[in-house]
Amino acid sequence: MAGTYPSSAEPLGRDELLDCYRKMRTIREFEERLHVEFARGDIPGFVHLYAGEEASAVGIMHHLLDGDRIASTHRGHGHCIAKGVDVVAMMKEIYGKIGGSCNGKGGSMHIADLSKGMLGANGIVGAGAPLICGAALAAKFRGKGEVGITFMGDGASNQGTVLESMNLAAVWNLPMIFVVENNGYAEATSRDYATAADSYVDRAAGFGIPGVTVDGIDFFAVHEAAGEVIRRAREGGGPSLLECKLVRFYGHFEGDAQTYRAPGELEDIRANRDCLIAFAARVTESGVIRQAELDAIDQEVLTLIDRAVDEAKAAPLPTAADLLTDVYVKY
Ligand SMILES: Cc1ncc(C[n+]2csc(CCOP(=O)(O)OP(=O)(O)O)c2C)c(N)n1
Ligand SMILES: [Mg+2]
Repeated sequence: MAGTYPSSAEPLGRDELLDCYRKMRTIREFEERLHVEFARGDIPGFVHLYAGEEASAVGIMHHLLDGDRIASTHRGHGHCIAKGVDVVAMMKEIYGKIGGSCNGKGGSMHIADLSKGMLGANGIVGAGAPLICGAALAAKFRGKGEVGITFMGDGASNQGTVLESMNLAAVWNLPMIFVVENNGYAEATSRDYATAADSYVDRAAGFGIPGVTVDGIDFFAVHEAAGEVIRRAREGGGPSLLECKLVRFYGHFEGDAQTYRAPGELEDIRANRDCLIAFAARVTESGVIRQAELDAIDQEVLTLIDRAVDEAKAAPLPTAADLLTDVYVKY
């Protein structure tokens, strides 16, 4: 979003609620469609879907402006959409086409848009944290109240890069947030099998960083907690950690047989842990939004995703002459 920083204490107005729903629905449809299109075999490389985790990306990013920088993960489409990256350009990028966010050179795992403060998805697990230390240090020197956010999974949270970055962020009192999107798995390894401590908040405390855990299915819980830690960072209060407990609706990557899931697990999370269903129930039951308004957004989003896929398929592939463009920095 653009404009002045929204206050975390302010309740969300109707337009903001509709905007957040649209972003969450856009992420969901983008991912559901990619699931289908990837199976057709036209999309090069690996694809990791974010479906199920939408409340985290949108609940956090609603507080950010373009000047706030984020570093994403291998599961980055939702972060990009929530940060305002153009959906058609993203789809072209995933198809490896000219006109994609990186002109087809990056693909799903390297979508970036510096104009939106989206420093990039990243195939290196845990690599975003040190990048955001740099971005947050620059923001601190600029003194305009900008923040940096690094997203990571529960698996990435165990990387040395993340722990070193927590130390640096605390020592330098950086305006940055460590967001742990805890979906319970790192590839096929369950979180509890691979991670010693139960609490990420306790871990952050070991570095002198305050933290909070929220139900990442609950958009409103994420939004409120994110507002608080982002406000603290903007006001010079330093880094925080935010753990969002959530679920992923698909496998680790497209093609994952998910034999490590418990019987009925996927059906259960689809039925009982869907952040979009929870959001819709909350805003319609309170009477703020009518179901028909949400249905209309659903239709508009479907049309957008259809157009994105059509344009991506029709766009040209880079040629041999494009080999060295958009790859190296020009000084
Ligand atoms: C440094 C590094 N180690 C290992 C891998 C292989 N790898 C890719 S994704 C992944 C699991 C990440 O799990 P998590 O951080 O929980 O994120 P999620 O996939 O659950 O969103 C691993 C081990 C990698 N890409 N980079
Ligand atoms: Mg995980």
